[in-house]
Amino acid sequence: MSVIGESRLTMEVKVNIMSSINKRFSIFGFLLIFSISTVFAGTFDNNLLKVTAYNNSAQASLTTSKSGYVQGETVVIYGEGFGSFEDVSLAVETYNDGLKESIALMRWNVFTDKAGVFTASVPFDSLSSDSGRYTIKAVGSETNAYGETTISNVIAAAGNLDQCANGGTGDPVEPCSGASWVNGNVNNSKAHWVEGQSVAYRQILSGFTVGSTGNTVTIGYDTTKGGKHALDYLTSFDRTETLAMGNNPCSGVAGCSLGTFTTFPIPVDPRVTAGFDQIPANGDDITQIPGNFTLFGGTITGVSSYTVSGSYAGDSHTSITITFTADSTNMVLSWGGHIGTRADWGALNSAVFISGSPYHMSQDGCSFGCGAQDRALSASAVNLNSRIIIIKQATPETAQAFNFSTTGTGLSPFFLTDDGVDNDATPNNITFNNLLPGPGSAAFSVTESSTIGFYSLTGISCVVSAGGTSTTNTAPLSNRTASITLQYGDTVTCTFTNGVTTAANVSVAGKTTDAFGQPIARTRVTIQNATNGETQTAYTNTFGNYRFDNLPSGDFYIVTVWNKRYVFEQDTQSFTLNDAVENLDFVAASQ
Ligand SMILES: [Ca+2]
Ligand SMILES: [Ca+2]
Ligand SMILES: [Ca+2]
Repeated sequence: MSVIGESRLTMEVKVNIMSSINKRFSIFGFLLIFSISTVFAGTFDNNLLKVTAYNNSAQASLTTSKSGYVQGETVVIYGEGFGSFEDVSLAVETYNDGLKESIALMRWNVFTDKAGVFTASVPFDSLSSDSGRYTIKAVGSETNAYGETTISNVIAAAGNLDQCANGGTGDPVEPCSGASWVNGNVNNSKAHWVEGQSVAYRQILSGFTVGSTGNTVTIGYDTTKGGKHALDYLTSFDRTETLAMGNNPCSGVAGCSLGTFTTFPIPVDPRVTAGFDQIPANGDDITQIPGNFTLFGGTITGVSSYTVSGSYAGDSHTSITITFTADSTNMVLSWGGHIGTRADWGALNSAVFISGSPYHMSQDGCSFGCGAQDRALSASAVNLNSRIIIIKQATPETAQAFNFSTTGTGLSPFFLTDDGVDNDATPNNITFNNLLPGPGSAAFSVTESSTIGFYSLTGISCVVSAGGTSTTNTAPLSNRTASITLQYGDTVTCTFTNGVTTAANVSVAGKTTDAFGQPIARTRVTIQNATNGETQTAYTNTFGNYRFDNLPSGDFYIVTVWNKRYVFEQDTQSFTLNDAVENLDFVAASQ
């Protein structure tokens, strides 16, 4: 049945048409059909409503509010050049590749006003087509005036901000990839950064028309909170979590490739350069670590200067706008947020001292209407990076525990066991993290308790790493103490070494003679170590000499001589052996 082909549609005809439509579909369309600017929300039988060729006896104009629509939008249709108060038939068609013909998706009638103009609307969601392209046609029932236009389906361009959660405190550093890209806030259960490192961020830019130019995104970050510096400037996304560590901003983004990107230098922020006093070119100035914005799948064509709202003395927010060309439908913009350090801003001016979440990166706005997003990072996830590590090395390795006492806030007494298995339930080392040096420095000490068992403390050695300005003092060893003046950013590692006391072995020697000084051979000499109970026996040689070597010094000894042919004036001598004895002689009595 041809609808549009009728040269003059009467009300009766139209009702007849709609009656047949209603039988198949919806009374809803019937009720609305006489209303201008309303939509027939039914689905039409294609054969019934197939649009046939128009006889273009007059030209009319048909336009829409936009050429492309996203789901949820309303298509507004403007018609002009029709007759006054004319009944105009509207149809939305799409070309069906399978059927090789245009299919009417929707059809309804509107009335023009006195000027021959009408406005109609249709929800874009009610249209469906594999091709995503639609033709809208309108013909006046009396004048045959005809107009048509096309619209297409477009995907909404969007921006979505993620931050890298690199694993909770105490966990290994996890790469910024997969589920580690977090579309929300993060605390120390998910991330652990160190002041001075750069948190990785990415903004997924999706739904772009390839080739579109002049797109902008504005990103921002909280530079100060209560006058303390948080994320102080921007750096490259891979400054701390490198590509080699598995940092992958493209992770999970369709069409994004790590090999396809452009970069743009991040401008130097003069407020950062000026340092805490905000006076340029003096002693507290800061050198900003250079970095780049990286856009995967697109071309960065420009970067604005910085805009700061608020004051460095209180709360402040800094923003910057990046302009780009879309080389792909989906792109990823990535960068890093540098965590302000006490070294740069002053010992009391870093946001590591602020409870809560002073570290904020945000998506402030986009040319394509991405909406504001903010990603917070808790101060609990930012390590102060001043720590002391104590290691026990004992020889031999046994289950013996060594006790330590400490001074300094953040340290507490502990014991270590060097049984040869180091990182188990009986560790040989302990780490005190997050020590707060305070303004400039702070003093700590670790003392090994008095020697236990047969061990003695044989050495203390300390190594300073990272910043390297901490100092240690371990002398004299008899104090059994490592004294540490800890500076922020440093790791101080002290090793307490224990060994077994084995005093130098010594010898006891002498000879046996008769009353005339003549040597007595074959005299039995017995030496007993009363300390450990060991006994050795020797016989004098032809010169009357005897000798015992390798006797532990410091022990108490009893030496006894016996010869069946002699009686010795003193056949037993006892003493504490501290040094070698070479003349422990025995003289036989006159007979
Ligand atoms: Ca300055
Ligand atoms: Ca060991
Ligand atoms: Ca162990």
